[in-house]
Amino acid sequence: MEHHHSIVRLIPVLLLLILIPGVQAAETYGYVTQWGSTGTGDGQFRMPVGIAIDAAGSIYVADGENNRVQKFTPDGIFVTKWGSGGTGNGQFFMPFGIALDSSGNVLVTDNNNHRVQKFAPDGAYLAKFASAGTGNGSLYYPWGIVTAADGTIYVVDNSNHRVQKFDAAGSFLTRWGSQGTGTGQFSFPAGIALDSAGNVYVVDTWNHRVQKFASDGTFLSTWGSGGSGSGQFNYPGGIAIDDEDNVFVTDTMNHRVQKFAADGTFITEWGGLGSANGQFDAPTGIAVDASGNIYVGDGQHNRVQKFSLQPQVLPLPGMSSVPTDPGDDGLFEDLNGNGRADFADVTLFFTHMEWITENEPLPNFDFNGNGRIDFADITKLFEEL
Ligand SMILES: [Ca+2]
Ligand SMILES: [Ca+2]
Ligand SMILES: [Ca+2]
Repeated sequence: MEHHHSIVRLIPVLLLLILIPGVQAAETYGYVTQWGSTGTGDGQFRMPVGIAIDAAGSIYVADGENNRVQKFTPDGIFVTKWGSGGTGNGQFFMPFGIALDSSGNVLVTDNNNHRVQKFAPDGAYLAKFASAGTGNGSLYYPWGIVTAADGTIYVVDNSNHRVQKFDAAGSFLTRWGSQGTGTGQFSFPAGIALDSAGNVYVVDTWNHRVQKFASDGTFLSTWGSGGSGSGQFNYPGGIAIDDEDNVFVTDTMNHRVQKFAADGTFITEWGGLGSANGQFDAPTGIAVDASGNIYVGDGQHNRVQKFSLQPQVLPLPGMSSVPTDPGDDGLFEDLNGNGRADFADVTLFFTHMEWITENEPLPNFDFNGNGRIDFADITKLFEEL
């Protein structure tokens, strides 16, 4: 009887709430793990500037001041390393950018040697191309590098303020850009990434923006300006694009990562200056694996941090509060977000069962744990009141 009266009293409230637009909760990236410290030993770094991930999830890090590449398992366990300081084949002078081709070979921009070197997945030297200069195919402090599915190689030619495009053998194909602040111009660009359509995104570092081009260099769009607000940058460095064409940028001197849609719409950000888990000091390198996990080279802390997208619990239709998890057991019994499990939550579950099925993370609302949202969950929730 008491419950019956509660429902009657709730009907006008529910009808009113249904008319209020829902509040969209922000996406949240959570810290997963980290590895590395300052030094020259295996698994230590001095300027982990570039990160790349192969099809099996192995992680390659361009360890800049250590003049080497290090390879890790997806969990950050050291696998192998190669390189030393010098100008010979397989030696480096500040390796900054790193990319994998479709065969799993490793391409590295050897920044102060003004060239690109290519290695087998185990680090065996294969080839090199380019030398210092300003002409077609010459490089001056190359930084970011990325390969297309057909083997085409794009290199950010940092101090020539341009992008150069090479074939898989390292022969010059085309270039675009010059020093300046206009569209299609650059000021010391750094990172580069491709989306699923082959469009080219370049981090235009000293202009505090991202520029997007077609694969032939045709300017498409740009976003960002100097500042610390959402969508603004302070000397951004690296860029990575996931399978759904979300764009992740290391906003280096704002010590954060920002996530954008492919058109530059701001989605979320995380980080901040500090040494705690999830904080950064001048992050640059960034990569995303096939599952959407994000790996960030935390520059001054000489570590790699891994992040993943947290399951997103949303306010139910018409509600202004996000459901909460009384007991902190992963089950969100408080559907209306008033801080406690109560009969109103049971009513809400009944009213919005289909919406919950389609919009909420299943594990957070599958109260009987049978792998689906069903009436038995409502019974379970009711019994627990
Ligand atoms: Ca709970
Ligand atoms: Ca409640
Ligand atoms: Ca269930």
